[in-house]
Amino acid sequence: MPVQRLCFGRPLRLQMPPRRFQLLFALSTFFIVTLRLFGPSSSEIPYVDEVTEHLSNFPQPFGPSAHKPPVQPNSTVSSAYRAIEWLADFKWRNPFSSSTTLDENRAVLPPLKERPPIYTFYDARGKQEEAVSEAEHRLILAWRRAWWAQGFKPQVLSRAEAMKHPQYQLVQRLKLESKTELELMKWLAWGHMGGGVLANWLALPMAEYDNPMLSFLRRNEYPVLSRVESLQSGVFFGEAAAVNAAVKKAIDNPLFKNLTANKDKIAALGKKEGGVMVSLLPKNDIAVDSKANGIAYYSTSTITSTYETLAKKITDKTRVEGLEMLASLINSHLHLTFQNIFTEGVSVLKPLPEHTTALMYEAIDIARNLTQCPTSPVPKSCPPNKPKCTPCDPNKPMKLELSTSHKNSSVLYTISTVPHPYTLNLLHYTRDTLDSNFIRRQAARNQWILATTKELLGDKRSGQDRVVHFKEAVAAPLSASNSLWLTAERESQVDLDWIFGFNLPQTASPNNEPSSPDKTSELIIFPRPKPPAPLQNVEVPEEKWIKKEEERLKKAREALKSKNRRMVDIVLMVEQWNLADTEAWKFARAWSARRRVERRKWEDEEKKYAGAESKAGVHSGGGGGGRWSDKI
Ligand SMILES: *[C@@H]1O[C@H](CO)[C@@H](O)[C@H](O)[C@H]1NC(C)=O
Ligand SMILES: *[C@@H]1O[C@H](CO)[C@@H](O)[C@H](O)[C@H]1NC(C)=O
Ligand SMILES: *[C@@H]1O[C@H](CO)[C@@H](O)[C@H](O)[C@H]1NC(C)=O
Ligand SMILES: CC(=O)N[C@H]1CO[C@H](CO)[C@@H](O)[C@@H]1O
Repeated sequence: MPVQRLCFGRPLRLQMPPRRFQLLFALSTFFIVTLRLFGPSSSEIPYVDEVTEHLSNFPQPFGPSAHKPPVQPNSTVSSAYRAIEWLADFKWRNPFSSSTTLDENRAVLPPLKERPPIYTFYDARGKQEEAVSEAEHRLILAWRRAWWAQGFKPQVLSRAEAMKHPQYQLVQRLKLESKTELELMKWLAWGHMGGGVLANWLALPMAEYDNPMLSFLRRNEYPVLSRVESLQSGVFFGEAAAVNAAVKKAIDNPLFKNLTANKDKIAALGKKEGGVMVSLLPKNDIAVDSKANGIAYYSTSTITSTYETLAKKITDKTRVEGLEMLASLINSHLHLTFQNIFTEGVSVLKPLPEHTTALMYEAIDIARNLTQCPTSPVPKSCPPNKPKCTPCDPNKPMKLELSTSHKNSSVLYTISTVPHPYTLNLLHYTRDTLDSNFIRRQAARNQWILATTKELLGDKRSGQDRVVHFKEAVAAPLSASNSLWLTAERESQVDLDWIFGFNLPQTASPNNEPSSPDKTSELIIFPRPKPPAPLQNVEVPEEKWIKKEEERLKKAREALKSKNRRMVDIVLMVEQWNLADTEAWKFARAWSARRRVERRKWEDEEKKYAGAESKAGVHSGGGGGGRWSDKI
């Protein structure tokens, strides 16, 4: 029986561990004590206070003792290097996290932005073929991903939510024909969720992050029940009370008093501008927003009038094929929208370029795929909301360049790799190991952040200013939408498709001409853009030196993972010596870890519903996407 004790009024369970652990514990304590007493001579490794003495231009991160803020739920993920931990707090713009968290490892991130919900309604028709519903799930997945990338929380509703609405029985008793009934079910489900935004799952955001319509929807305040002109019944928004009042009024429509007499009139409702609900309500009950251009709606009429080849395929016989083509078309338009927004192209940051070529592989791989012309069944086509777009021309692909310093432009997409200062020093000084002597006497400090912010902030600004600028670039909403910050020690990237909102092309034409992946495919693939040109005035290293860099990168990864006390101390010393670079690394790492956790958690909640990755045949955590079954 464990002994029950109280600690600060809370019950505390104290239980002696089993014998073998007691022994192990005793042994390891003995070991640690011995190591401390007789371990490596302390003259080699400066103690933390010895190091901090030299840090005159940086604040003392450890102020007077105080209580640490409580650990927030889900704010830690394990990692091969050391746990990634964060605290969400409004003080995230402070240059150094440890002044808020009193914890060297925990980074302060901005509070997680509340994602406004956006709903869609999916009614799996009973006897539908498996392949058709899987194709539909894939389209819904594309819908979820695109809205997620724009900062929303997309949720797929079904009859289950409609049934919970108090008016459900009433609608059932009306015995409506299926189209009208479905439309009312959609509104019942939406009313049950408490209003918000209701979109068709073929209505996707295709615009820059700060597009006025998307910004408005993100505010989650919808004073008037409205729909968007030109999108017919593609998008509605309004508050719960207005939605429920509209449902009530619609049910009371005189047409429903005598269904037999009004059969034809009811059937014709859906054909009118705005669809069934709009026609059932008095004229101005649903306002019309006319200035919106941020959402592309692939309605049947749009597909028929604009993408004929597809319309021909989406018939009963070739439905699956048609839906897959539609999914590819939508993906290509999302990608094209990205390319049209970033008119200055993609910039890969390479701040200390002489010996960091191996550090760039991931970033350049992503950048090349981003600048490749989107794989599409109708390559010259434009999204429905931007009939005058600039289609991608493989002869003039999106610009892709290396840059030594971060630029502040909303039409340039930046991809950067943030290295741990240990990694950077190993590479930059072409060394295989680091020791305190070298770090203190020869290595320059905080070189990475200095170089990265040099063009924007000049030479004179302090490390603190630079860290603040860096954090803004990573995490402020607008600049977060035009940059991607990887960490050098992570070997593969996940969730890129959720960050961009579309799949990056995973195949490219084998030659310089567009081609098809195989004989039967209707898709056109394009050549892969070449790697960016080397920076001017920087010598391009020979292949054998790049191989050396790769080895060093591996060594750095191992050093950071190492539990060897000497190694841990050296890494700690490097961090103390490069506080600003370390802070940047911690911040970027925590930022992307939190993004992953948020996404995973949400996929977990949604996995039962339509459009979940598992239902669309997609394995969670794929890299660039496009793969319906992940090979990793
Ligand atoms: C419905 O309309 C038909 C034809 O106009 C009429 O014969 C019938 O009596 C009406 N039923 C009710 C319940 O009003
Ligand atoms: C970057 O640009 C934005 C808007 O143009 C501006 O508000 C911000 O101060 C700029 N940041 C820097 C560091 O120049
Ligand atoms: C980029 O495309 C290539 C094929 O062209 C593929 O091997 C690679 O995995 C893709 N990378 C990403 C990040 O999508
Ligand atoms: C993904 C994850 O870790 N989710 C957890 C977040 O925290 C809540 C409450 O602490 C847990 O219930 C979740 O399982």
